[in-house]
Amino acid sequence: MQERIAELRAAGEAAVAAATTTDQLEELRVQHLGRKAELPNLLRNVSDLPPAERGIVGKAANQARQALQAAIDARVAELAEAELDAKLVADRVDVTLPGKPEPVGGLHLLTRVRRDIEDIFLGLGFDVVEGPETETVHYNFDALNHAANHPARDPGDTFYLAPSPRLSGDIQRLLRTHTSPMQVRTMEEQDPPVAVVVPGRVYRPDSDATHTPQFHQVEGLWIDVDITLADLKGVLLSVARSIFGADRDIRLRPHFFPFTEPSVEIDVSCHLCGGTGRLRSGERCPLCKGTGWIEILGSGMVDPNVLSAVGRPEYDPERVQGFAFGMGIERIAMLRYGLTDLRTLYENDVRLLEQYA
Ligand code: 2U9
Repeated sequence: MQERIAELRAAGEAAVAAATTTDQLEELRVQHLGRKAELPNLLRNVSDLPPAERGIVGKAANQARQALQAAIDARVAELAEAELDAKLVADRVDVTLPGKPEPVGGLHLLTRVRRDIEDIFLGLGFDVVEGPETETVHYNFDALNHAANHPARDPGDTFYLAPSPRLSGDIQRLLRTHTSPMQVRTMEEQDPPVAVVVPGRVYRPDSDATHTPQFHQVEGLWIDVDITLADLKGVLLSVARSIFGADRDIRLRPHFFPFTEPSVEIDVSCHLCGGTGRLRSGERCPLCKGTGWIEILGSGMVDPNVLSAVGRPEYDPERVQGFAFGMGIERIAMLRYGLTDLRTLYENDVRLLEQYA
């Protein structure tokens, strides 16, 4: 009997020593020490032996069982550590690797241009604010110094909303024709100095190769005690260079807008021909039509009537002044990406996006 126990112990220990995985060791445990295994059975049946043998056999079997269990435990600990080390090596992730450049789609050109313009103004210290796309006649026209008979108020030039009993009583609402209402709302809420840009959708009932009934603007406003036309020119020169290139120039042409006085239109020197009006081939530049200049935005010193209409002493035009400007995002995108038809921006042909990825 003791011989058999020694054999079982030796066989078990040899198998444990030869095991190379923790899974194998678990199998060995079941095989040698499990409920159906010979050694534990032997132990269980010790009481059937003659009394003289019980003590010796029981002790030997018990020692063998403990020794085997200890051998398995020790080997499991050894292998578990080795297996963990191997797994850590195999699963190692280099967190410093750049992300995989999988094709994950791209931003629409209008989104890119809007964000670029926002970033440029944020860099100059402006805040970005957004506002509602439906507005009242007060914020869209009256507060912006539009005369009662101003043509932009005509239903042919502005989308008016049908009166709704569920919406703001009998106050006429419209789809904003510019983002300017939000500059007025900003002045109502914020003391000067204010420096904000307002990107957003605007609506006018035009539709042709260069107009869609819905388009996008970025407008801006900077009001403080000592803002002058020189600040207007400096800021907008810097912006034009950020968008179109460091060696661009701008020029200001007198114009008229209801909300600014004096008003200017701003041209940037042509980025295609370098402002010469001629391509290197000698041909007339098709982008600036040979003039060397491209109109990019409107601007001016905020009309004192607009400041007065805010109705707050902080915006007394005798105390503060500033400039405002507006640009069409579609127009900037077309110039920057060389588009000849505005409508390509709204056809959602992915090839357009892929071209400029
Ligand atoms: C306030 C005071 C003044 C905003 C301005 C322009 C000039 C302008 C056009 C550019 C192309 C509109 O998208 S477009 O058709 N905008 O030329 N916008 S000054 O002036 C303001 C705005 C708000 C309180």
